[in-house]
Amino acid sequence: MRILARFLAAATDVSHFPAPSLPEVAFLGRSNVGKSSVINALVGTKLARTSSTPGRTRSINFFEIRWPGKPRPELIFTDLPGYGYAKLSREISQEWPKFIEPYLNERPSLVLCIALVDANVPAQQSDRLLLEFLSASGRDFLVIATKSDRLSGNQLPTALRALEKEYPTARIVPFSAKTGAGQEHLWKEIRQAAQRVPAVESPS
Ligand SMILES: Nc1nc2c(ncn2[C@@H]2O[C@H](COP(=O)(O)OP(=O)(O)OP(=O)(O)O)[C@@H](O)[C@H]2O)c(=O)[nH]1
Ligand SMILES: [Mg+2]
Repeated sequence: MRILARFLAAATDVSHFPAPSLPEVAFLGRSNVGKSSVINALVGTKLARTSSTPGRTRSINFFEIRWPGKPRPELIFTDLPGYGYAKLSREISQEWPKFIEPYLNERPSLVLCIALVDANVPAQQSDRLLLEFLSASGRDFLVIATKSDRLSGNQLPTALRALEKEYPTARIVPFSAKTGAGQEHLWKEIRQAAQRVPAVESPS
């Protein structure tokens, strides 16, 4: 199935956010964890810019998602700047209160937050803080354990068990942007979230 996706807007300030309308799904996580790659894997094109250098995505990028055969887009994906990378952390932490936190706290159309963690590394303090933030926000969220292709044999189940222990209340989905593992599971979660009507007035 070919999904039709298009770049809508880049925001580094609340005033740049497009008017909320469609249900939105946000991708969050540390710099370089693979947020933009997950979006590209889901839509099957190089929609979001990826890089091996942390800090590639510096704005909240909004993408419209349309299913084939449907006349209008039905969903928006938002690719967020990463956090927690030492060199960037000061810069990014200055950005959080400016536009990222207001986005996560106040965006009425945000129906699901997808928090990416690297399946290959133990839980980091910055990951814990994000998960705590999301729990406290009351937003529906799930955890993606990404880059699962780098783990072999029983390494992946072991890593997943460690994450379950770390985040006992979270739904955890193993994923690889490289092999496509976990894509169906993730799409199912996203479709379910998209059924939720955003808390915004529909345009008259
Ligand atoms: N092996 C493997 N590499 C991956 C996977 N996902 C992403 N990568 C690599 O990880 C690096 C970072 O990917 P991005 O998608 O740019 O990460 P990001 O989280 O958007 O990074 P920032 O925008 O800098 O915060 C790139 O070199 C990707 O090729 C994966 O599932 N498996
Ligand atoms: Mg990125």
